[in-house]
Amino acid sequence: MTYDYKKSQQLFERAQKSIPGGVNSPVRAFKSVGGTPVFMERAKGAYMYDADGNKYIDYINSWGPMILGHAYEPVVKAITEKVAGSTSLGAPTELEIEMAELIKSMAPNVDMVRMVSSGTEACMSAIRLARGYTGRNKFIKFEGCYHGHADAFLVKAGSGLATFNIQTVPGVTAGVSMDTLTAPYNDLHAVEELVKENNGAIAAIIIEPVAGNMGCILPAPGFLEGLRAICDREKIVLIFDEVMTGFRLAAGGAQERLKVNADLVTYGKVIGGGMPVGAFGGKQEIMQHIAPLGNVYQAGTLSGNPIAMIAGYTMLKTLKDDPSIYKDLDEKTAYLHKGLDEVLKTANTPYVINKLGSMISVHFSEKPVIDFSSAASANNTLFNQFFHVMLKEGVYLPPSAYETWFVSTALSKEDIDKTVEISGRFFK
Ligand code: KE4
Repeated sequence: MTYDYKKSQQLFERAQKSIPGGVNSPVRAFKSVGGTPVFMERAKGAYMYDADGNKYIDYINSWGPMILGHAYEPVVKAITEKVAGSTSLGAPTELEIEMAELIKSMAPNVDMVRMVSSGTEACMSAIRLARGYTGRNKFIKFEGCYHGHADAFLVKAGSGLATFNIQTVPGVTAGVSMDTLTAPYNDLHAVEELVKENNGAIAAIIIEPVAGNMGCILPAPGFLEGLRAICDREKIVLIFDEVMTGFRLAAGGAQERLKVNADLVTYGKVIGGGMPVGAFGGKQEIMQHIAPLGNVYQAGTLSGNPIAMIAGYTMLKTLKDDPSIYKDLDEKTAYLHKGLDEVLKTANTPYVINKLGSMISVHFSEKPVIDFSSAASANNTLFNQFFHVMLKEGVYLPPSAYETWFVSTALSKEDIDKTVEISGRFFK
């Protein structure tokens, strides 16, 4: 069965007249995989439906938020009931307290939390806070990690920058990027070298504890623990960017799953149940420097917005109250992993499958994919071909080898069997 994309093609032509690249976020543009981005109309559970009426099994899940599937009833109901009371108040509300208390009850090491409206805002605020708290300017990020599009992060970043091979971003000044230090993921020695060269000048180390923006890449045993030890020794703030892993790998995210404590944690995606929500939180001693308590200024018109809060609260409460959800996510992802492994090992192409919890990615590489350079040296042209075969057969994978796939509880074993069966046909 191959799909007809006529309506998507028409919409894409029209969109490009008014929106740069025809999309409101570059990764959606199919630029690296080629072809016309599919314009979606609606989604329910594990399925998305495009403007031509084609149906897809969804492994993007809005890049993470749709962990319980699309249009999850309790979230839809909560939003519908709340919206009549105004879509924004711009004043403190009890619901924001309840949201903060719920996050604190789920996330380890979070004494205080500030709501924002995106993962980018969460990460840029966390870096500003770490700088304000330590009085230091520099920070370390890892090649291939993506922390949103704030200037200081657009140095050797992952996600769309890796996809489009954007090494330096016009508009990001040398003055900003000079304080951004980078090291390869999983390379503790490189971090030690940077700390030595910049003695006493590093405010923070920010990391995706499980990387999801160069495909899914796991921390090597001891890597995160090593970063923790360096930060303790050097009084550097360790920031876990859990925009992807937060509330996904476990109720307590990567801190709980991997048993390593951060000083500050950033959240996004799942935390908003699909509405624009981000957050950053951590130890009281650090968070108390945030305005209006302290002088590290951070603000947002729609921060703590009632519709976003009720969506996020309903989502997080569901995840907290039913721990079997994480078992289900892990089992479904393991089932997908096993199926893909069975078909790929009969193919005559090298591959690795990286997986943790409900994050998974396939890399056509003969060597382990442990950092950006190994992800970049995989056969990503083959991935692009694989992507289109899957798409035409109704399986919607992230349109880039530099993205992780996300599994939702809404996926059935039949959906996974179909995914594996089509993969098998491609590799026969
Ligand atoms: P947002 O500003 O897009 O909400 O979050 C930025 C961000 C921060 N940290 C991590 C670990 C992230 O993965 C992201 C955003 N992820 C991308 C997908 N790789 C969002 C998709 C997009 O850019 O459209």
